[in-house]
Amino acid sequence: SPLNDPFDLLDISSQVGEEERDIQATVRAFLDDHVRPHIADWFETATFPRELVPELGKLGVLGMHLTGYGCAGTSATAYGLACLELEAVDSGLRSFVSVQGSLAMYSIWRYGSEEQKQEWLPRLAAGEAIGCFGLTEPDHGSDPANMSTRAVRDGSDWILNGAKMWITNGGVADVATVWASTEEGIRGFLVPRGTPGFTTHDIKQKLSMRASVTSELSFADVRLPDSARLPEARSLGAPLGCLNEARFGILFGALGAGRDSLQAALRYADSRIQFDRPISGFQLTQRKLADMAVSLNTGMLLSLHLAKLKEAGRIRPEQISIGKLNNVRAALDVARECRTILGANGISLEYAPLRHANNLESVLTYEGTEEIHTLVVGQALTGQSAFR
Ligand code: TGC
Ligand code: FAD
Repeated sequence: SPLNDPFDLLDISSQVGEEERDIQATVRAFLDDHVRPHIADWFETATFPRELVPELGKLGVLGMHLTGYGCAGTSATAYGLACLELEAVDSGLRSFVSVQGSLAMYSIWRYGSEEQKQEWLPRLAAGEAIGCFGLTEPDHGSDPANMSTRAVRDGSDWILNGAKMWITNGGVADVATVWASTEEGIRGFLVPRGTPGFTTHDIKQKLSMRASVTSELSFADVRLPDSARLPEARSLGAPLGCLNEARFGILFGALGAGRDSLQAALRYADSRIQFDRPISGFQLTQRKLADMAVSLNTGMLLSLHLAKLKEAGRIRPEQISIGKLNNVRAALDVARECRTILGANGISLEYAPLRHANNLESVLTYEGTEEIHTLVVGQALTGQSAFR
């Protein structure tokens, strides 16, 4: 009976194609063997496992939903399910893959010149190079339209000045996609590591996403040829178009963190004895478990529906906002609730739920905060923008 699987109470997996299920199983098996055993240590020591990057390339998950240039060209569903498995281990790992594939690679794939694609995409897909995506600034997060980073023409070159903040992969990236305002509007530039005037500083003392690199990027009179500009990116719509891709992966990914938390709580509730019986037998525990299972299963239904819309080429940004809003909120609630079931043990890194919950605090904020996605849905409902 499908009810034997707490993560598939509705028998949703029967709607997923065999090839997609195979991809999901392959990613899961790789992660179980090579990543899961180390993740708590990496989180504790704030280590990003850089040596894993070429392995992820071989696994085919870097830019996996893109076509050509060494990318796997999988369906949106397969990409989502891979994100789910990555985030079931750690949101930091899924962040790496989101930024590499959906932000750095997608920006080049969608808006780059043929030369830029040839130069970067095969190496990024293979994990021989790392990319990052700089949109957020110290003083402009939710409102990137007001960005201060500026690129000014100087003959046939551009001079770039400014700073980007909270940039995933920043300190380890070989190339940064950087968004800047110009006299002609917002434009994107590819800035390779080592370009004079371009420096990075990693952000320390994070309580979330500890197994991921998050950095500040600084640009002091960085001279770039016009060939570094992404020629097809002509407004704020370009970076926001990249965000749609990453947000889609996140709405699947977050459910992975939720699933892994619930798995830990179910196991614990079954073996922990208080008042002479397993705590899984108490009604209050069962209520928590049932609510969480319902929430994750309906989140999965929503995700697969959105994947179908994406595959049909008719998903709308507002629909992605609904998915990101619902599923990240659900996963964070689940991770916190699972922590309560584990009692004091729940605060130890030996168990995953609180690590997931701490990571999900970032996921709730990045790629559009909970409030921003709420306002996107509000605008769709009322026709009125409440942003400004
Ligand atoms: P607005 O006037 O609404 O739009 C400006 C132009 O953009 C178009 N547009 C979109 N295009 C594609 N996809 C979308 N989702 C789009 N939303 C808007 C729009 O049609 C317009 O086009 P055009 O051609 O007329 O110029 O812009 P606004 O300034 O009012 O802002 C709207 C708002 C608030 C929704 C937007 O600024 C926003 O989404 N803010 C949140 C910023 C954000 O999400 N930042 C994320 C940074 S990257 C990151 O967090 C990576 S973490 C990754 C990881 O580690 O996994
Ligand atoms: P603010 O925009 O200052 O918001 C602060 C609070 O005010 C929030 O609660 C927000 O919802 C609320 N608020 C703002 N405007 C409104 C409004 N109009 N109505 C109601 N409430 C509002 N960015 C990148 O560009 N690239 C990356 O790779 C990247 N990686 C990240 C990794 C991590 C771990 C984190 C934590 C962030 C990352 N970010 C990245 C940045 C992220 O996208 C921003 O943090 C996010 O967009 C919010 O911006 P902010 O932090 O400046 O918050």
